[in-house]
Amino acid sequence: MKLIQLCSFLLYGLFLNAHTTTDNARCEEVSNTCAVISCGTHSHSGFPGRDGRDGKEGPKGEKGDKGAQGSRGIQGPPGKLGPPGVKGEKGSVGQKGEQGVSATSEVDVVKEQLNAFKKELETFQASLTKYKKILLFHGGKQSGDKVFVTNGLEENFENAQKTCREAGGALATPRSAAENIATQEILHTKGESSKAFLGISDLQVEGIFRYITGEKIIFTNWNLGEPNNSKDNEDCVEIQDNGKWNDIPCNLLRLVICEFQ
Ligand code: MFB
Ligand code: CA
Repeated sequence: MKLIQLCSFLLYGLFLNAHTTTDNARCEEVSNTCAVISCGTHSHSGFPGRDGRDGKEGPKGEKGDKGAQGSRGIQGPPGKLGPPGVKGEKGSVGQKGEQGVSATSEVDVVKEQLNAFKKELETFQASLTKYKKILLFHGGKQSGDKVFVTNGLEENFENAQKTCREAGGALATPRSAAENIATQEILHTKGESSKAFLGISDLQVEGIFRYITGEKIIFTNWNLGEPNNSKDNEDCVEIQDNGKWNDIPCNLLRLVICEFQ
């Protein structure tokens, strides 16, 4: 009987094993749903199932303990300028400077320069006096610092200005009754009908007469009813042999009288 029992036991073990394998295979198939499967007449615990899906996020955890000190940060930007420091100690005595120019010698230098300028001025004034005498010799008329003289030619306003400028003077521009008389006297030397341009016009702004230097006029000697801007074309000014002024067209020809000062 022993041998039969042993064979039966072995056969039963083989049967159980086969069942278990089959069970296992079957169980394997459905093992996603739970841990213990009861399959047929045999019930036993199955193998652990796979992990389930992550659960929902749980509530925030409690604050953790203080962490360890972090590593040293990078250098920050330079700080604001601090307050001025305390005044330093007095420095040591510097090297001795070069010998200065004595005040006396500086004054002497300035005196010498002044004397040189004076001599130059005297020479200039002597020359000016000489030239004025020459102008007067040539029929010029003096009033104050000015000498008025003519070259005896007639030109239009623009050319008359150019002629006087190139001679080192300017177109006659009486700024007072005395200067007007000196200019008129020149005309008298050239005959009664003679008329000359003055360095005055309202070319810039109609009706506002100014000197050719741009300054406003400070003296006038208009003829009665002048300036009348006849035919809307009279922007320049002539002086007549009676010393009176009249506005005329700038393109007319008039005697050139220049002033030198
Ligand atoms: C005008 C004068 C004008 C001309 C004209 C012949 O006077 O204003 O400039 O000279 O005469 C009446
Ligand atoms: Ca006129």
